[in-house]
Amino acid sequence: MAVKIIIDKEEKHTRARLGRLSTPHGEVETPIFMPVGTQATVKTMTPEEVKDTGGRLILSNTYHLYLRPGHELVKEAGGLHRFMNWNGPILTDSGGFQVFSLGPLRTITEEGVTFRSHIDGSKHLFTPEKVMEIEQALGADIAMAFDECAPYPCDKEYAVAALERTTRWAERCKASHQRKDQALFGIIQGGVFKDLRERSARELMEMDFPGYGIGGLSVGEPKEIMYEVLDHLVPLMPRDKPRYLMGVGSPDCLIEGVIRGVDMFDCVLPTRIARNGAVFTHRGRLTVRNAEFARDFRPMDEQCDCYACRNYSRAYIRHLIKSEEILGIRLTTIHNLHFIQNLMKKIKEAIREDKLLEYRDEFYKQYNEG
Ligand code: PRF
Ligand code: ZN
Repeated sequence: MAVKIIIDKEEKHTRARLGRLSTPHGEVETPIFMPVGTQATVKTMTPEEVKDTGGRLILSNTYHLYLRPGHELVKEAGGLHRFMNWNGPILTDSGGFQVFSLGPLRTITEEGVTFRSHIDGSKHLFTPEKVMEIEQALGADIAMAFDECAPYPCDKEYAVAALERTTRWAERCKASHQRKDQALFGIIQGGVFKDLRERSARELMEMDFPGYGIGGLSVGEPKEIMYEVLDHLVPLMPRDKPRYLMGVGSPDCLIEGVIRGVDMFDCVLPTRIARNGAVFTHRGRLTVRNAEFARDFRPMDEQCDCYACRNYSRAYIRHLIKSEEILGIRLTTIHNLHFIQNLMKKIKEAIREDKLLEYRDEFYKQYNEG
């Protein structure tokens, strides 16, 4: 098997677990947060810088790399790891979320999804087989199956249709996936409906994937609803396989996801808000671009020991961002990635000591009181 998880510890009072995920490009500790490198780069960061923030496994996107520069070119370069100079593990998402987010630019049939490129308007067809061809050419350690992510809100009939199609497409993905040095993960759908989640999990588990994504959450539903779906779904998932909550990465959702038994997460949030001049701090989110920080010579987060906080002030970073100097968003990106990776480290320590709920309460107290 290309990818395997070993669970070293289960926390006493929650479903949280500590594990090690082995991949063809090395072993990583779980729970893990994966920074997003949509276009074969974690925006503004070199691989060394990503690693310095604590990043060990990164996510990239099939949809974007297929359109530009093309999966064949990446293959010619020796695969995605060589192309982007990241020699740790990589996971590629299937495009099953990106193409559905295109709205009027796409049509779904049993065969697959026809869509227009957001770059030049050209027409393309993604089928499960085509997506497997692309993901195998990219050569990530983990490839995600091609799924249909239903929107929120959505009625039950639609959620059923999307779930059923996701199961049939997962079968087609599995049938056409050949690479032995790449793990193919199935994706559980079913919207916010507990019985549908149960059904999707059961159908995919019968196919015996080496890991499972939880898709279709964090698409606009209230957080409490996502937590309830996880409370119901995760206990039904195999204990000996990695569980990956797709597209989730705010500090509170990471803690709550881990508590409910999730091992892997990814999200554009830390890198995206950084480019808008917003940063996480232990006392909540802060928009360093704002005028109130013009003469604030403290670091972004007084409790952070990242490269940016050790060396630069809010006033300086605000000045850089206002002046559209690239260094500004590089520093906020370094800080946000470090903040999230430090949070994951603290979560792992708390699991080891069976004190995750105490850690959560302590974190919220500071984070929400500002
Ligand atoms: N499916 C896929 N990728 C995803 C999602 C999904 O449902 C989500 C939903 N939060 C994020 N990324 N393939
Ligand atoms: Zn910092």
